[in-house]
Order: sequence, then C-alpha cells, then structure tokens
Amino acid sequence: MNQSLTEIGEEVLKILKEEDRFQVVTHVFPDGDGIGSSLATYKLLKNLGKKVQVHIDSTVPYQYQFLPQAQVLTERVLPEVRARVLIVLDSSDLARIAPCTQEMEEFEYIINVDHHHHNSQFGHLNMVDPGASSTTEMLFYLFWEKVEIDYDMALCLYTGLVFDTGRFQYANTTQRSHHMASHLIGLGVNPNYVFRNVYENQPPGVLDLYARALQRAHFHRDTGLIHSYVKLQDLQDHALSFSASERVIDFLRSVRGVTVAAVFKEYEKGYRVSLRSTGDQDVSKIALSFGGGGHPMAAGFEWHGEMAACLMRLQQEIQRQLKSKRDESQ
Ligand SMILES: [Mn+2]
Repeated sequence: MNQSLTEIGEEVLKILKEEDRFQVVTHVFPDGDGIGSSLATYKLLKNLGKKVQVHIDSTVPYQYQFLPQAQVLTERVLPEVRARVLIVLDSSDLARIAPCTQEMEEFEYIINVDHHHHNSQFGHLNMVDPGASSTTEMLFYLFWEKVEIDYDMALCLYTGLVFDTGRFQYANTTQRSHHMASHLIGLGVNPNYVFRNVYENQPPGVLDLYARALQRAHFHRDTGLIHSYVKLQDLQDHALSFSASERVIDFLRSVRGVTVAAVFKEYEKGYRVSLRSTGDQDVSKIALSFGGGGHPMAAGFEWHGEMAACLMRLQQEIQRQLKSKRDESQ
C-alpha cells in the first residue's frame, strides 16, 4: 500500500526525534536548495541535541557562505560513532550524492527527501513530492507546527526556496511557496539580505566570464535551442568557482523565441550541461535521455565527448518532443 506523504512525514519526524546519530548529504555540485536544506536539517538536529555529520563535495559556493554554520559543510570530520541514519536531500538518486563517510550498509535507515520527478526511491523512507518547488519547501511543511523553526533554519529554508523558484518567478512557484516565505519572514528573515548575498555578491571576474559566454551564444532558430559554453580556463583566469557561471543560462533563456537554453560547462571529465525550458519542452526528459535528470523546466547531464555531437543529439531530442506534441494534439 502506498503511504501518503503526510504518513511518511510523520515517520521521518519520529526518526529525527528518536534516533541520535545522523549523516546529512545532498547532490554533488550543490545548489541553494541542496545547501539550504542540508543546513536547515543540520541545525534542527543540533537543536534536538543530536550528533550530526553534514557535508558537501566542494567548497561552499560564495553565494551561500553567509548562511549560518556554512563552514561545517566542508569539515570532513569523521563522527566518533557511526551514524545510524542517512538523510539524503534534493537528490534523485544515490549515485548523485557526495560520498558518505561510512559504507551505505552501515546505515539503519536511509531517508530520501526530494522533489525531482524521476526519483529512484532509494531510501527506506521516501518522501518525494514533485509538486513541491524545492526540498526546502518540503522541509518547511514537514517541520511547521511540529518542531521549532529557529531563525538560522528559517534563513536556510528561505534561501533554498528563493533559489529553486528563481526568486518566485519559475513555474514551480505556488501559493504554498509564498505562504512559506511569509512565515519565514515572520521568523525574522530579511528578503533583501538574502537577495544581496545570493545574487549581488559576485566576484568582479564574473563580468568577464559572462562577456565571454554571451559572445559565444548561438541561437538555433529551427529548434529554438540556444547554447553557449564556459571553459575551465575562463574560471581559472579569474580564480572563479563553478557556481560563478550559474546565471549565464538566465540570460540565454530570456531571449524571445527560445524553447531550450543549454550551457556547456567544461570540467576535468568533459562537460556538465545545464538545460532550461521556457515552457513547452520538458528538459528533464531530454536530460534523462543523456543519462542525467532534473525537473521539467530545469535539468542537466554530463557529456564526455565533443560538444558538436552533443548539440546535434540535443536538437534531435527537441525535434522528437515537438513532433510527439504535434501528434498528440492531432
Ligand atoms: Mn531542489
């Protein structure tokens, strides 16, 4: 029998209250939602007097260094006792998470809290809600009126919400998202403080990075695909972290006539490709066909070959979706 989300939520809370040793992780290349949900969960467990190990697989992106306790994310101290519970946040699959500090078999429970459509249900408890804007939104409603949400938690939850809803502009923004924001502001969160830190705290080198990336943009009018790329060298020239190129795609998708925006970010093993839809295309399906994943409006995958070959396949996938849409409507 399928348990309802409310029932699963109750079980999750029971474990958070009854167990005492936890490890918290999120996906690799963590974003605002992954980091916000990890830190909010960490703070809650600390407030409950638990032993918690939380970490990410990179340095903390500069956008999130203002968050309370952000420094604990990179302290890979091994817990003196093994954790019994693993909490995985904002990750569609175990293959996508930062490496844990102990073997998977050593966890008594794996709790999976996520809002991706294609979640592999890898946990003992799977709290998966594709209707939620973000993992932080799911956590807020899990905690709300059940456990105390302090200011630090509120700030982390709000930051994840702002990030995943594109500052309340994306199609995943709902009345529930705004209701949550309203409550968090009531707990003392200052929206301008979050905005300034996440969006207006960029190292000067990003201007050159954007200039290069925008100059390379190419609009394929027949499919509505627009793409550009960021080289490893671009980041190295200005000592920028991977998160510095995050917003290039926002410029691309804002162009009239674009259906899908793609940014190829070079890294040691090839490219990490980010995809955004402007509405009609489900980019999570496209990403899935390349072995990646995500949401209908925002997804990504990794590519280990030539960019040109990938672009060709991307356009084929877009055309395939356009065709099946046309066939459906006939
Ligand atoms: Mn998310």
